[in-house]
Amino acid sequence: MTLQIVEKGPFEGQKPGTSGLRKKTRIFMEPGYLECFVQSTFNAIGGAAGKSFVIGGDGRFFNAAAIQTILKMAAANGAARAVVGQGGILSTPAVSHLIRKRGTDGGLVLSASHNPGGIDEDFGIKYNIANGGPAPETVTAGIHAETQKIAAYRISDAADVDLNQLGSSRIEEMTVEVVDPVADYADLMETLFDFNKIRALFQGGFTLCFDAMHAVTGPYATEILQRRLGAADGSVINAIPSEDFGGGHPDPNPVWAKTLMQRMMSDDAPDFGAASDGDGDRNMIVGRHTYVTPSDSLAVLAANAHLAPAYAQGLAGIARSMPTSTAADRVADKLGVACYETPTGWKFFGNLLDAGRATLCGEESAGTGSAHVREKDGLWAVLLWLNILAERGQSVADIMRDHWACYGRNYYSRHDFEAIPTDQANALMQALEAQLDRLAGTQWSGLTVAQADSFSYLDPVDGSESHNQGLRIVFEGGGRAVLRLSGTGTEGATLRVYLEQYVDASGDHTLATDAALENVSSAMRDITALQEYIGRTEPDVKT
Ligand code: VG1
Ligand code: CO
Repeated sequence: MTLQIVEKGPFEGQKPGTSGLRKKTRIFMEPGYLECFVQSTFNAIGGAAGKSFVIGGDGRFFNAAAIQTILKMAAANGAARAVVGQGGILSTPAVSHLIRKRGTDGGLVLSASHNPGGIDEDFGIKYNIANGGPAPETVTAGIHAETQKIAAYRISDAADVDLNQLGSSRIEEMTVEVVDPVADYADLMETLFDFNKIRALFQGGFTLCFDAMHAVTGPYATEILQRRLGAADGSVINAIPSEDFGGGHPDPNPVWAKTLMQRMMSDDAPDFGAASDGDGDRNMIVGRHTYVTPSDSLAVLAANAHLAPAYAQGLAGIARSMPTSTAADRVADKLGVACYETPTGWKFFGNLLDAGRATLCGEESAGTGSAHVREKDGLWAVLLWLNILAERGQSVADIMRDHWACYGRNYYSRHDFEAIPTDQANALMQALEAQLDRLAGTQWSGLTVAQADSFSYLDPVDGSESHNQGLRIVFEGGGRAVLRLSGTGTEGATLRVYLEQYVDASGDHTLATDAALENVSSAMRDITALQEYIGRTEPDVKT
């Protein structure tokens, strides 16, 4: 075995977005592309010498090949140890847990999450730090700076490691340990929730359908829900991870998880349904005939978390991303705990969790999690829901009705406009930004603008600032429209428009979402001149 220094790079555009670097798979497969990004990551963290890393991915096309390359590069950079999931499989929350449990210096996750997989689809890589969470902006900025000046990478010419074989082997001086991807994570879940109570729920005839969307959570959900908790065989569907996620988008929303939605709305629907995304960090919750918006799910979990053993002592605080509805804020208020509003992306929750300021965090994109790891965690959310359902003995629909009757309802929807030419999307955002100062007091579709701004975040723990994190227009009477450009897409620009209308506890909670949001939506269209800038007003996906 010899160490090689290969002259290559730099490559254009290796700038991590909301959650790591995402590009078309074929771009990642270009000679030296992945290698230069990985070497830049090692360079940015002061080298890999003597360090240990957890490495795994969501099983999409190119996952295994990328892991072999990263292992040989880590070895050539002097790393001491790599912990890899068997078959190259590890969900994002499982990586986070392993980093923390093993005390490694960090981890590399191969995933483009909810983006489709395959040679003509998407691939991605992200770096997690020693607390188990996504690298914060200071680190990703450092990685990007290195990608712009890289001229060579280091790699060993060792043979591939057998990723299917559990146990230890070596590449150069580095130990490679192939571990069961599920066991540690499943054990962690048992420490958080009342498994006996949930088991009793299933024994009493409670039915469940969990759609793993041909992605990474299949093996985790099968082990935990079916084997350890006794849900009926077949409760987990699409349970085998496939390289192209069965040709779909592993995005847990009513559009992409259509089969599950149809089942949950049918006459013989199970009591509870859920889906998870490509890398297992997100969740969609749906009760019998009842879709729960992710923002509401966060609020319900926060209001009821004390029913699960891990949170019996209460919550230190709640954190949500800015576009997420304010439903969780009302719960925090009632509990008398702090509520933090962060930019989009899980990396902004890490400091709050580390500092013990927040216990539960969530995003409107179906990401919820807690201080048990430093990533959002799809199955964790499903288990917390099950624990709550087991304790309360009510249906999901009843729990939602009770919640709204107590806190009021935040009607909410996200509209995505995909693959817009980048210049059009930028022009729209710039024009809106330019008029923000003048919007307060103006009237649109019967609504008066109370406040409009570009969201900035001051991290209360380390004092770092993040600007340009989305444009928000707040209306009098509890309406809000937020616009931002996605940082995870790989084609053109994706405009995300987040619409919200609050109706208080005594108001009507039975409206159709589109109807409840009609005024906010039409005001947003007029203020932004949507049609004029992007040539349409109907989104590709509504969630
Ligand atoms: C999207 C979501 C965001 C989430 C991010 C990564 O980002 O909106 O809430 O944190 O994906 O999630 P964007 O920039 O496209 O809006 V995942 O599950 O892709 O790791
Ligand atoms: Co994900």
